[in-house]
Amino acid sequence: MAVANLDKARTTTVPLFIGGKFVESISGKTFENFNPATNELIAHIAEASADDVDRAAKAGRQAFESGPWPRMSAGDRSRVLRRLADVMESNKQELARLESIDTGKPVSESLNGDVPRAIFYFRLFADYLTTHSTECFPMDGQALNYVLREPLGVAGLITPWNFPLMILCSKLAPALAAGNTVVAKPAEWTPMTAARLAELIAESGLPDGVFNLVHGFGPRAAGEAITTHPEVNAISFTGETSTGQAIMAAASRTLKRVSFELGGKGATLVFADANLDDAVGVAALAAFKNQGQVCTAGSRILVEEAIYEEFLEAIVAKAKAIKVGDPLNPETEMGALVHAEHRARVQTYLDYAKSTGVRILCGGNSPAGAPSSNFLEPTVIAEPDANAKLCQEEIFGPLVTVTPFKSEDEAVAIANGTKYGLACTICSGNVSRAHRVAARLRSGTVWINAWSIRDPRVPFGGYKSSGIGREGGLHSLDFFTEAKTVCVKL
Ligand code: TXE
Repeated sequence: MAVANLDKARTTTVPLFIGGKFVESISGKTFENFNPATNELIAHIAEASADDVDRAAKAGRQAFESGPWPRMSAGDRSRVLRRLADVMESNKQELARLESIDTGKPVSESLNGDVPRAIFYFRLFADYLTTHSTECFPMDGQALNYVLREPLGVAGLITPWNFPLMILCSKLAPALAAGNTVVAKPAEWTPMTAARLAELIAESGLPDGVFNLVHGFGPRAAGEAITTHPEVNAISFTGETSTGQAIMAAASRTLKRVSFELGGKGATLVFADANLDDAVGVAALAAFKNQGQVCTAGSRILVEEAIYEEFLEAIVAKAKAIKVGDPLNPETEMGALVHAEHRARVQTYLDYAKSTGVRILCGGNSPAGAPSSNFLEPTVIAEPDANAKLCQEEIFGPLVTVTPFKSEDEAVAIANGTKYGLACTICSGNVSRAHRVAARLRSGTVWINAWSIRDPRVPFGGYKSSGIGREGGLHSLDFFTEAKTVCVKL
């Protein structure tokens, strides 16, 4: 297998997967993919153009119109999804290693977080297929209404680089369970696990043309071609807010259904009544997990004035204790940022911070002895101005600001005071306050004394510029199906 064998991947091309076949791009063009921890070449990737997307969308359409997948019984579809989950399970170690090499994230996280979660999505939606029923409304003996849930057609899945396999599978599993066919495009910086997934899918008995994978870029390239292709019925996208805006405009021409999970600038609100040790642990996790490259990250910490200096001291100690290093070392807690270009982008915020004279309490540099300059120490910045650029823009790195507040009202106002509304965390020992504040936050998810735990059946998405719609469990199945009402007169 080309992707499983990385030595081979370096000298051959990682192909596209279209109509059940591994193929090169029509143009023959490829692009290079690098390991961010070392800046070494991982593989040459076939670069899809609009012509390749056209092939993929047509293969998806054909499989949808005349292939067995949408017509299969729910039980049979469920069995195929379970088989895929089992095949992934038996390749779990390798998928985790590949994800870490490609993204720079610690292998302990890939192995215990990303990959098991990705596998779980197929099992979850396989379960829905055999247990879920639709609505039925009898009308006093006059008529009976019931709802049929039918697949949409060809679903376009466009995914980012921070959780490449997991986010792809969170969309792919419900799209397939609902009977759709798919054209997927992973982020250009992290194509490896999607490529390997295509190989595993080929082993699992999914009919040809049901899953099509194209690699390549976004604007004026494969990504945009998916959003404008007339055979693609829906787009599920996770990524930057401005990309969501571009996709919505492009997709409007063919009136596609869209579901967007976009950027965030989450706040962790720490009240003086919180257990300080626990709050510091939660806040550090929310700020630094996955090198801070998480849409739900708590990249702003808001701390009640009475404990501000004490909290700063504790979070700095916590940040300094994080083990930054080789992503493939099982002891590593923080790896490399995803790409040299992204590391440079985060650096512009650090340079800006330095130019404004704010207190950088720890971090701010690449750690000494790191294998490349794409690493960054966990960085804590005391920023009293909640409207400052560092507190408003999504930085997507291990850089957190800490801002004091005087009252509950002020904390809520600051937390709600960005264009985003994806996720927030409340740390408090007062149950009434925690629930009261949760209700006032304009945020798709609110954690209380925790961060990032989430049952995959709950709705996930954002307020304001953080997204459109909700995914997760039945919300995903709603998105990936047409609801047909049948009413019969009795
Ligand atoms: O996102 P993009 P990137 C944020 C984060 C990060 C920034 C840039 O702030 O620094 O976004 O990351 C494809 N038509 N998030 O560059 O550009 C693209 O090829 C169709 C938040 O990864 O949005 C990739 O597959 N497709 C986020 C995907 O969109 C297009 C996670 C995401 O790329 C396209 C990651 C176009 N016009 C980054 N332009 C989160 N919310 O989790 C790009 N793409």
